[in-house]
Amino acid sequence: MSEEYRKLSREEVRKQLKDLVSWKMTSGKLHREISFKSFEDAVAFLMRASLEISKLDHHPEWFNVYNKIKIDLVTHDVDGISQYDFILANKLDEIARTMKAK
Ligand code: H2B
Repeated sequence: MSEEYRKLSREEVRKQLKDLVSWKMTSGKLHREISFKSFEDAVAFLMRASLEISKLDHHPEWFNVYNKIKIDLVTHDVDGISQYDFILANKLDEIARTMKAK
């Protein structure tokens, strides 16, 4: 198992969350909500994100209603937050920025 797959301590998670202003810890998961201009833009985000998710082989829990998406990140294999969750959170932020999230 690679170093990225280690379960991070609360302190390690807290430190990294400082640089990730759109995310917070909710029920042991990294959580972000994103609004788009339309349902189509929200689905375009999901499609674009799916390419990065497949490359990373690390999968979000996400929920879509109309133009809004709620995302939870957790590493099921370690039953906690790993570096992969932060890598994916940064990728999703990058995609949201380029896709006119409101
Ligand atoms: N995604 C998430 N979020 N947590 C995991 O533990 C996980 C995953 N495990 N995607 C991966 C797939 C694993 O099942 C495969 C075999 O790499």
